[in-house]
Amino acid sequence: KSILSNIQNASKKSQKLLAILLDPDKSTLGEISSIIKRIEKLNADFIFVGGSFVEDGVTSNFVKKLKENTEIPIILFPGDYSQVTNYADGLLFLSLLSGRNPEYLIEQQIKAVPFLKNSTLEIIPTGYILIDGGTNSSVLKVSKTSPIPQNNIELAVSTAVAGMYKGKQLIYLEAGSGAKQVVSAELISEVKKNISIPLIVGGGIRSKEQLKNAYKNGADLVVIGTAFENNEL
Ligand code: 1GP
Repeated sequence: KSILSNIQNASKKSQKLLAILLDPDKSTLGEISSIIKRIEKLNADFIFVGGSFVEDGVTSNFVKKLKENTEIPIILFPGDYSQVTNYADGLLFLSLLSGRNPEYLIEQQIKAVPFLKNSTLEIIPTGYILIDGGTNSSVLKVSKTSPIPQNNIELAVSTAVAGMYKGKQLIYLEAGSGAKQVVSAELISEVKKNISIPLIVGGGIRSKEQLKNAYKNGADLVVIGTAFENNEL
């Protein structure tokens, strides 16, 4: 059980971490070894696996194959409890704190328990906060919730701090996959100043410049999906 403590230690030392997000729906098993080569070349610290619309059983085969090809820790970032598989190393146990849909605050979590009770996954309590990224992202569509506007810094900060008080170990600021606007510099830095747990940032990050800015403003771990898929990094 070392994923969370590795993130916490890196955060204390201001070492910046990178996760590549893979959607099992968007790549075939045959592509995995070349995908892994690209991920290793980028020196990514983690592979996140998840998607909003993945069919049953697909994630588990996908993660099994990833594990056969790499030592990089694999962390589930599930859109749905059916995507939980024991082949991974860890699980972001997400609560969508920016939303008011009980399905993503507690129902999905309860549904996952019968499986998790018998699993060896490292379960990492994570407060998941959607920020308006200028697109109707799939998280918004699936969760039927509204994101926090980029200019409502106070609400974003209070949501993150409430998550920390509730015992979340990580806060995840999400602009949505393929976001037009990344989480703003000011929003990242204000949230970071007000929490004492590591901060994950993702959504719409497409260039080295944007990656550097997210780190500079206080992200401990940055997640990149679309830009990796499109081979833009
Ligand atoms: C991770 O959902 C994001 O937080 C990934 O976003 O696909 O835009 O990189 P991108």
